[in-house]
Amino acid sequence: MTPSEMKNAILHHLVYTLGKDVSTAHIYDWRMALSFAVRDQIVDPWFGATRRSYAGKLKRVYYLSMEFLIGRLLKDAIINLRLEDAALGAMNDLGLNYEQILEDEPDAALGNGGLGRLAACFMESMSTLACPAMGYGIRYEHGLFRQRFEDGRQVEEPEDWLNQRHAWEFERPEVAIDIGFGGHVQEIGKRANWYPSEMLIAMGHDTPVIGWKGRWGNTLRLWEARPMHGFDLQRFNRGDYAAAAEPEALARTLSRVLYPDDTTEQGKELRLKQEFFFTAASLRDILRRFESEYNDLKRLPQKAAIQMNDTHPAIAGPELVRLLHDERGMDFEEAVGIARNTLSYTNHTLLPEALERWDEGLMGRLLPRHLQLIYRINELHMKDTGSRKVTAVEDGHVKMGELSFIMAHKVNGVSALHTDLMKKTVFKDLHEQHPTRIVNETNGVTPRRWLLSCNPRLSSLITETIGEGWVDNLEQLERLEPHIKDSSFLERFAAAKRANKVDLARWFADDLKISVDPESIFDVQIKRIHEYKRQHMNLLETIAHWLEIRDNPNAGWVPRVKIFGGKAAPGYVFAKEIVRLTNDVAKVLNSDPLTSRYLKVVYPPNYNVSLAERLIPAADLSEQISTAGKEASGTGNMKFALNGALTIGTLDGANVEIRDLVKAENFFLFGMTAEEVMERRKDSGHAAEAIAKDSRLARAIETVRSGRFSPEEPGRYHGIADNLTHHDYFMVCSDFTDFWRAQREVDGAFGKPNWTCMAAYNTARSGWFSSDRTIRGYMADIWNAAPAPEVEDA
Ligand code: 26Q
Repeated sequence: MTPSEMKNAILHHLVYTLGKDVSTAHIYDWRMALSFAVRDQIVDPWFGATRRSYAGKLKRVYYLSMEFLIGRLLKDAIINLRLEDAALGAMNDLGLNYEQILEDEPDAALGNGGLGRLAACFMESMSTLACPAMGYGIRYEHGLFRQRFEDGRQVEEPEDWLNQRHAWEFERPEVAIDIGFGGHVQEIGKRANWYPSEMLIAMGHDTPVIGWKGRWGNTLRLWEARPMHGFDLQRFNRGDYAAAAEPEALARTLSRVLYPDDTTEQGKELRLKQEFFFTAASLRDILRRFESEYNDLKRLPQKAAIQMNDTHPAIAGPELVRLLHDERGMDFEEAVGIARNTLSYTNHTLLPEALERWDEGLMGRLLPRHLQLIYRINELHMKDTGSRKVTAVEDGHVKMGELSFIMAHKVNGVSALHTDLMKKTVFKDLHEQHPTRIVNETNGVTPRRWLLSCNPRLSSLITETIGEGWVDNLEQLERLEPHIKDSSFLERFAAAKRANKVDLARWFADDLKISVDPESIFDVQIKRIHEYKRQHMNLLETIAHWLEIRDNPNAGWVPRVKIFGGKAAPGYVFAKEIVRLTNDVAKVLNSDPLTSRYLKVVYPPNYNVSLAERLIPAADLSEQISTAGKEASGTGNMKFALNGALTIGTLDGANVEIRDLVKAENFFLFGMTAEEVMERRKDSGHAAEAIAKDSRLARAIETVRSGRFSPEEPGRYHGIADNLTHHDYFMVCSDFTDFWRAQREVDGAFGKPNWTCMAAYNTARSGWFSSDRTIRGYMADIWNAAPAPEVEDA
């Protein structure tokens, strides 16, 4: 497409789709017009892919996820369709600012963090690899809340991404599926009819997901909850206006908001309803499609692979059994076998508080037939394994992890360490019974968004150096290695990073009114706020460093900017205190005339995908400092390494694999191993002991306790200080000393010529962390799916 063709398409949509003319159009209208012009280019390759997957009778992958953390879509589509020149040219021609238009798009924030973003990367990779697939989730009216700071405190505001027209979806009123809850069960022999007492409708909305070079496109189908019977005219006519609208409001509640907790809000009825709602709608849709193409349900596992992203869709097990056994008359044991061979389950956490459990009473009320089937599935499992231990049901609760394991033919962890720990801890017994069921698929990230699109300077350098093949074959980045000796390459590598830092510094100045020196180390920790991720350890180190600079302000300190980003779950009190402390510390440090040249703290509010795209390319240092054994994988860690930041990190999650690949000398390792953590925890005096041994740590904690960062309320941080001294479950104190050592090693290495070599090695050796590699692994080890044959560039 030429710039002038693009311009005509934009003008056409401006007038005929948006009903605006050039003289009255706002930035929103231009963005929508550009989006529709780009969308037009998506439709043909998308239809083409759909037609070919039907015609070829190809096996399809169904990815069931409560979350898809997509971010913006326009730039992604432009890049994958290679329309940058056309779009930029057209915008220039129209006298518009291209960058500004792209940034006008709100993020689609239909997820909390890593798990949701992984689902989005997977969707893009499945399209790039021409893997016939469909994503299924919920079309939340409100995605993850917007975060504001008020006097340093986190305030949550509703997120309204659907207030504006959403250019990328196609409403499918004809894809409407009835979903029931509650009611009673009538048993007929071993089978049963379920008569729900409450019904609503799941309506589909389809978003095309186009892969690299437009070679293939899959669909993301998100369900919206609609009332079965709209509005009650009789009541309205009686003047009862609120009651007339009530059923509608009630039904719509189901897809109203994303739960903002990224562990589990235990036991919430609405959450269980959301889980069943989208899972049941998706399964019905999948079976309908299957039955339109094939007539033998026994072949389901050959033609469909259904992936459960964590236990959130775990009700898929019993529901699929119910559809096959109760509704289609298949023998129970056979139904379980077919369901199991179709389903697989990804585990994303070992934290005990994060494993989903549902109260049997609640489950029985909402899903009476499913609870019966869960008992039978459990019994069958006990019979098959000769085990006498009840697995999926325990003291009045249904354990969704165990249920998912029993109902899946493959269960995967998301990094080598995490998979290993799964076998040794939560799933120890089940692993012994089914030793080949657990497999590892280390996470990855899509290089189209996380390098090509977010870091154009580094991308151009890479393409000029090794050609363009890396974009869909990321391991080609290895070809950069010989150039790491070449001083002109290294200069350009450093210049790209430096320019990204200047851009970020300008944004900090303009948007946050904080000035930072781009010569400083840009040290970044961005992720949800959690005790196990240990933002508070990073803060204590910052405070200790600050105190030391104050002791001796002229000692030639290496300047640093500590950058934090992340949201706390609204109900997670400790995490919210960490948010507030970070802001309070920033306030004191940034205004300290003795130290602010050397140390600043920046905490931009409302961390999201778009902000990550801005921060990661400008980072020198990536903070991956979770307590070993707690972070299942991490994926931010991969994005940083790919963009030439060095990691300071523990041997946790995928950090282990990153360090193996980029080599130990290009990684700042510190801290206890997962085994050492478990050992040390047995010593109840671990925190006190660590504090007694490290005067810097003691002083930092004392400074927090003293009210230095909260003079108006000196007791504000006693809670944090007490927790660290007496409890410290996540071993902040015991790892602090080694963390400090590693940080000073960073100071020593930064600014030396070798730093750029180390950074370049990180980029050159991170190719394995492409989500294309991850998806190939799922296709081979779990889904038994093949890419569509002969796909060409659009
Ligand atoms: C469950 C029930 C009720 C309410 C909320 C939830 C819920 C929601 C989100 C539970 C968990 C999540 C999200 C978990 C998550 O993001 N886990 C991360 O997954 C990444 C991708 O595998 C890993 O890289 C991270 O290590 C892991 O923490």
